[in-house]
Amino acid sequence: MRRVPLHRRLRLLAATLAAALLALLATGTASAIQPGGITDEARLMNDLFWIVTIAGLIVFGLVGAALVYAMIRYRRQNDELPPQFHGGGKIEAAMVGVPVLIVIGLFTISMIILVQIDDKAEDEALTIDVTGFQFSWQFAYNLNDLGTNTDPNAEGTIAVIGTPANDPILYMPVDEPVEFLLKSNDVIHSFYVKDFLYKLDLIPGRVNSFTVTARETGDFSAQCAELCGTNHALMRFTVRVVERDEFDAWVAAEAARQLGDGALVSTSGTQGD
Ligand SMILES: [Cu+2]
Repeated sequence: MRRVPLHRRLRLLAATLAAALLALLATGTASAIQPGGITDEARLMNDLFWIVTIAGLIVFGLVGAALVYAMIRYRRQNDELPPQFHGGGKIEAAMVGVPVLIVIGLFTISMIILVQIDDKAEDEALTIDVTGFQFSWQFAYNLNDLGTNTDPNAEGTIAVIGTPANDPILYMPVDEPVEFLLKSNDVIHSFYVKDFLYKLDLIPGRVNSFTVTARETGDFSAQCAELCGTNHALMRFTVRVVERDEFDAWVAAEAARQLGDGALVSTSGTQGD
């Protein structure tokens, strides 16, 4: 069999690698490679994503370089069999030791970040009760559990209840921790807000919770991420992150509308519209 000259083989290899890299860049726009996220927790996840990705790229580069070096340096020169020997203590120790150290390092960093992400909210944080049902959502706010502007004398609950035809809006304030308590009375749903980089199931008979601190205001689309029946696809909702003032005004307006005037004794004089 005719041997393909080395330089042609190398050129083929380089072309293949370049094509693979181009394909990667073409399919992955910046946002697809870097998921983003608007909460402190999402930013931690982003950091973890980049640490693992860069560590992987470094390993890929080193292994690839060693492979290419060995292919060139030790390619067949003639038909003589090269010297045969067994064992190579240092190399074998490095081949076992280095990956073990990398795995321990990545595991430790992941655990530290995961624990930070799963940090529970302080008791005084705003709590939102989320109930998933076939096929929409209810978001309930207890008037004496509103976070920084809680009025201890306030009583009652206001709720936003969506329908499959009318997506509900979940209001939350920016720059403060918000705790979500997730419940379901029928089947398993999943609370998924893409810009939180977070998804958590709502399971009948138990309460799942998580806490986020949003750092950007705006509307963020969200949806149920667990196939829960025929109209699962209609279980969309919007997370509306607003400034505290605007949040308080919304609460005051909803309290007046749902519970009548005077339900909210004093939320720093904010008024609804
Ligand atoms: Cu669902």
